[in-house]
Order: sequence, then structure tokens, then C-alpha cells
Amino acid sequence: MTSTRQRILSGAKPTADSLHLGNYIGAVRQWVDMQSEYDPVFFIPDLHAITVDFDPVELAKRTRIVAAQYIAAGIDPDKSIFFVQSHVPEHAQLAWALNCITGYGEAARMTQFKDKTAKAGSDAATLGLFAYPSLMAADILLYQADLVPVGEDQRQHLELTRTLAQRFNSRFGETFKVPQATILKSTAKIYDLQNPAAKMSKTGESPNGAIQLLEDPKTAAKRIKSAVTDDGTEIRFDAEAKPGISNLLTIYATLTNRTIADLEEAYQGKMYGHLKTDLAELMVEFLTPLRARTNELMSDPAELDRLLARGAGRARDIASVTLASVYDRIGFLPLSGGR
Ligand code: ATP
Ligand code: LTN
Repeated sequence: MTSTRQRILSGAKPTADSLHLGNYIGAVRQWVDMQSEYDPVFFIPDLHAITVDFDPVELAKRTRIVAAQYIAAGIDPDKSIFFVQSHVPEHAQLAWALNCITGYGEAARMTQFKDKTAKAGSDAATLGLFAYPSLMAADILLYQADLVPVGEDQRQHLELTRTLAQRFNSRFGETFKVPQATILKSTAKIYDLQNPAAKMSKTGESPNGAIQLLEDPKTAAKRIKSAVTDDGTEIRFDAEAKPGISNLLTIYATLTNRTIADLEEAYQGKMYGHLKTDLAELMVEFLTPLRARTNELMSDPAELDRLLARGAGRARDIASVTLASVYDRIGFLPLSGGR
């Protein structure tokens, strides 16, 4: 039976030793919430992770950690197709075909490529980094995804994905669903605890600026308590005038499913310190089971690998159908008969 639910697809790269709170609130948690309503495909883009400098031992370790963290955070491998990109060879295969209908200038205009090349220097930037967007297009188009929930920084890549789908369809016949560029409105952006003007990220300046989902919850609590706050004393959401307190309120509201207005009312007349103490406690309550579950999953890598292999099998069932149709339309000779 084919599902009538819309298909959503997304992924986060295995480029750190732990997801941080920004990844959780801005991405993984939303994916978890969407699992039941949509037909979900989530994956770990390890092919994308090697487009910048990487270490093989670290990559393998990080891929398992991210997988365990997704599951611990609530991605249910029974509800979602959940897999590692390199386990499904169709991604690289379709990416090649898409490379051949992507203009050189078109790829060179991608701001992520320009930014990363400017940072690394053009000799350090690889062909893989240049082809990052067509591989991302392949990730999406293979599964005929309707919606792709991503952050604002990925908007241009999604636009290119749509362009490539339309170009292929008009040149070779209707093959791909053209996905919607879905930048989730509700995607809360979480800011650095020490510098609320910058987003919380893997590469923030101060280690106290980010909360790692796998760190000691007591350390995380300390980071909340030492978060930079603003002038004044009133606990009120005002991203312009009170970026520090507003960030803490966003985190608090997400972790408790309460509204900001409700929190503002509850903290009327109280001090910043009260809010921080309560949020620090909440953080411990939130991180402790998440960390335990992640470590439990990590302690049985064979089971984790089995779940990922099952996901890859389900992914290939879909991806291979799309790729076969693409190859046929391109005019590649079918492989028939014996060897
Ligand atoms: P980072 O900035 O930490 O390197 P990233 O955005 O470069 O992360 P991914 O690891 O692929 O790369 O991000 C996974 C998801 O997490 C993306 O959808 C991204 O939009 C989201 N995300 C990352 N940081 C934040 C944040 N501070 N607030 C909200 N969402 C975030
Ligand atoms: N580029 C994305 C990760 C990513 C992705 C995808 C997201 C790779 N392929 C396909 C959605 C759909 C990032 O850096 N967050």
C-alpha cells in the first residue's frame, strides 16, 4: 500500500563528537515531532562529511554517535527510514548523473562553496566540496521527497535541487517530484550562551557557549548558570534588547513544551538567577536520560549497525527504483542476462 502522507527527508552531518543543543532544538526534535504525521526519511550524510578535512577513525566513531543520538532523541527506526548515506550507493550514482546536468557556473555560485573555499583556500577546496549541492539534490530526489526541513543556510541548495529536478524532468521526461523548499517557520534558532549574537555551533569560540548532548549534565548546568545575560532585571522575551534571556527562554520553552508567555508570567518579579537555576535543573533532567540511552546504544554497536543496515535496506528499495528510471531515461543500456 502506498502512503498518502507527505514524505519528509533530512539529515545532519557526522562532523562532531556530539550533537549540540542547537542541533537538537533546531532539527532533531522537530523531526521527531513530524515522524507520525509524515512519511519520514532521515539519514546521516557521511559522504558530505568528507567534502571537508576529516579523520577516518573519527568519522566512523562520529557516524555511530550521531546515529545513537538520533535514536536516543526519539527517531524511531520503526517509524522512520533511518540510515547512513554511504550504505546506499544510489546516492553517489544519482549525484554523478546530476553533476552532468549542473552548470559549472551554477555550482560556483553556491554561497556555502564560496564561503568554505574562501576559508580553506582554493587548493584545499576539493571537487567533492564543489559537487556538494548535486549530491544533496540526489539525496532528496532519490526518495521523491515532498518536504525538506532544513535551516536557512540550506535554502540555496534546495533551490538548486528544484532547478535540477525540473531540468531533468523537462529534458528526459517526468521522473522526479519537485520538492518544496521548506524552511520550517518554527525552527527555533538557539544562540551561543556566551555570545548571544552568534548561533550555537560546533565551532563556537568559547566551550561554554554550547551544550553538548553527551556531556556531563553537571557541566551543562554550569554552562547555563554562567550564560551571558543582559542589562536590567526583567525576565521578558525581547530578541533585540535581551538576546541572552530570550535565548534561555526559548530553550526553557522547548524543553518543557510551555509557551514563552506562560514563562514570562511565571517569572514575573523574579531575578535572572531564578530562571537560570531552574533551567540548569531542567537541563540535568533532560540530558541525564538522553545521555544514558545514547551510551546504552553505543555499548552495543552490533545492534546499532543492525538497525542502520535495516534502514539502508528500506532506503535502497525506494532509491533503486528511482535510479533505474533515471538510468533508463538517460539512455544507459540495461544490464541483462548472465555474466
Ligand atoms: P554547526 O553550525 O553546529 O556546524 P550545521 O548547521 O553546520 O551545524 P549540521 O550538523 O548538518 O550542520 O546541522 C544539523 C541541523 O542542525 C541543521 O538543520 C541546522 O539548521 C541545525 N542547527 C545547527 N545549529 C543550530 C542552532 N544553533 N539553532 C538551531 N538549529 C541549528
Ligand atoms: N547540507 C545539510 C545536510 C544534508 C541534507 C541533505 C539536509 C545533506 N544532504 C539532504 C537535507 C536533505 C546541512 O549541512 N545541514
